[in-house]
Amino acid sequence: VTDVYEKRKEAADDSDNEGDDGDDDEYKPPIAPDVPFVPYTAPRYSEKEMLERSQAFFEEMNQRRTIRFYSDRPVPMEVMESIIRTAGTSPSGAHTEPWTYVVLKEDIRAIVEAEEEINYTKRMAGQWTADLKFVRTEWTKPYLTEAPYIVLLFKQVYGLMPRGRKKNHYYNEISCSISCGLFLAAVHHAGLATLTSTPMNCGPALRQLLNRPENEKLLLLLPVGYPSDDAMVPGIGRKPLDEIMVSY
Ligand code: IYR
Repeated sequence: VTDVYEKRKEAADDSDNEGDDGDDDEYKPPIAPDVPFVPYTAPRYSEKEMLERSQAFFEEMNQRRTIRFYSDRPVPMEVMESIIRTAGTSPSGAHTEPWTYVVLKEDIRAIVEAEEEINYTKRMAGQWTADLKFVRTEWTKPYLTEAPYIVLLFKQVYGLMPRGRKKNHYYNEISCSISCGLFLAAVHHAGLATLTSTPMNCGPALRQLLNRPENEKLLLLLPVGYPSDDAMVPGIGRKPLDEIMVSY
C-alpha cells in the first residue's frame, strides 16, 4: 500500500498539477502522512508500586467469569458508554478502529434461538456438543431477555472514504477481538458481567433487523448486566502460569 501511495504521489508530482481540485484519482491515505508526532505521556510507577498494581489487577481480573444468568436490574446507559469508550481505546490495524458496538433495546431472542436450535440439533458435530456438555448450554437463551443490555459487536470489514472509495480495514477481526478484551475488562471493572457469545448464522438476520450497513459483520453478542443472585458457573480453574508462559 505504501508503494502504491508513493507511486501515485510521484506520478501526481511529475504531472505538475498544482491547484488540485481533488477531482483526480490520487490516493490519499485516511490518516495524513504528515500527522504530527506528539510527546507520549502516561503515568510511571516505582517497581514496588508496579508490582502491587499488576498483582492487584490480576486479582481483580481473575474474578471475572463468563455469566449466563442475569438480573434484570437496570444499568445506567452512562456506564455502558464508558465501557464502550474503553473498548474503543483498542489498537487497530492502521488505526482504522473497525468496530461498531450496537447497544440493543430491541428483543432479538426469537431470532437467535431459532438459529441456535438448528445449531444444537444439526450444525454442531457430536464431538462439539460433547466437549461443551460441562457448560450446560442449550439452544434456549434466557439471558437474551433477562440482561438489561445486549451488545452486538460488528467488525467493519472495510470502511468508506469520500467518493465511495473503500478503506482497507487491515486485521479488522483481530482488532475487534482485542477491543472486545478491553470491553470484558471494563465490564468486570464496573462490577457487571458479560458473556462472549458467537451466535452462529444469526449475523445476516440481525444485520437486516437493525439496518446495519453492508460493511458490518456480526462478530460477537455480549449480554451485559448484573449476575443474578442465583447465578452459577462451571467449577473450572485456569491454567497455572508455567503452562501459559515460557521464558528463554
Ligand atoms: N454458541 C453456542 C454454543 C457454544 C459454543 C462454545 I465453543 C462455547 O464455549 C459455549 C457455547 C451457545 O452459545 O450456546
